[in-house]
Amino acid sequence: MKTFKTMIAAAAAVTTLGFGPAMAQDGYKDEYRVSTVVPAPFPWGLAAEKWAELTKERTEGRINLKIYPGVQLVQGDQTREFTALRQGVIDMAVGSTINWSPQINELNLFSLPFLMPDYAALDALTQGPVGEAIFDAVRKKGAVPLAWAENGFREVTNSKRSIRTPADMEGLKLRVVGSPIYNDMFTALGANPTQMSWADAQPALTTGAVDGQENPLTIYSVLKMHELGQTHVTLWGYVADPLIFAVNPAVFDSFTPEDQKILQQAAVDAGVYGIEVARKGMTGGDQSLIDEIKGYGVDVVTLTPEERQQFVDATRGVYDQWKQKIGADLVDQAEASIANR
Ligand code: X2X
Repeated sequence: MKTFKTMIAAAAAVTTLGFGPAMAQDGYKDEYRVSTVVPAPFPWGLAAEKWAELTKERTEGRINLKIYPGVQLVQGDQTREFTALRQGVIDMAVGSTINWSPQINELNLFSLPFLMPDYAALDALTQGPVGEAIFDAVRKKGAVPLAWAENGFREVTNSKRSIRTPADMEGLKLRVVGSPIYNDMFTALGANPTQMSWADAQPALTTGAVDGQENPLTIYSVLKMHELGQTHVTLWGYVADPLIFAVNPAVFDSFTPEDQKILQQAAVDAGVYGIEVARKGMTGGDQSLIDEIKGYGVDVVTLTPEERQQFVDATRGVYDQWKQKIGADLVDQAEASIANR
């Protein structure tokens, strides 16, 4: 029988030779853990999968990304994802600006109500000096940001009635995401917001524990939310959440400069693809996703400019208050970028 000591020695030898399960021969890990909230076929999951595919192909298998959806590496608590990334509990992530905003205050910018009137405004932020400033903030907080993708403009849905003005929201119990700005906005609108993780949101919608929620239409359609009783949709586009591809700094530093470049370019390319699928059927001449949802018999409300203005007015106080919290200079810069788009 082998002694305990020889078994340890044998195991150590295997590891040193590079045949152990944790390390590949070149000192890279066999697998890098990438966190997301939702998997494919949501655009978010598709973007992450594309990143993995392009990285593997272009590094000839040196870097293998494995996607862990459902934020399972942080027990489903998406507001802890950034901390886990910074600490190296997870290696990489494709994360929402909403979910990381408890740690990176500047990311609340994208949650300012009615800041971005259209996709061009969103692009003017992520692709301009504001995007650079945001990436600096991410770096300062301890992760290496590589590129942008998109969850999308968030539309409000519910099981009770059409929402055309803030008065229609009175008393509706709405599930909101984990940044306090969402509580502030929906309270200002007269609704009854309740903050919960995405993992908890799905059963809450199914059982009717909440009346409604807000998320991009791609999330609505992949999940078939009309079958969960969410038969009223209002296209108000009040906020949008871009996604950020990011890497733990020690992991990033462990790669050769050549592989760092490949990983970043793969993220940029996966981001372009992810943004394309996130907007499919909702932009320009192609309204097919909206038509598909209407085809299920769902009441889809498009606001008149006057109706929309009522929401803008009702949330203006929240905007002003959060502008100060986020940093008035950054918000001024964002407003200017949007005005000049
Ligand atoms: O929890 C949500 O609503 C989701 C899936 O959109 C985010 O992670 C921000």
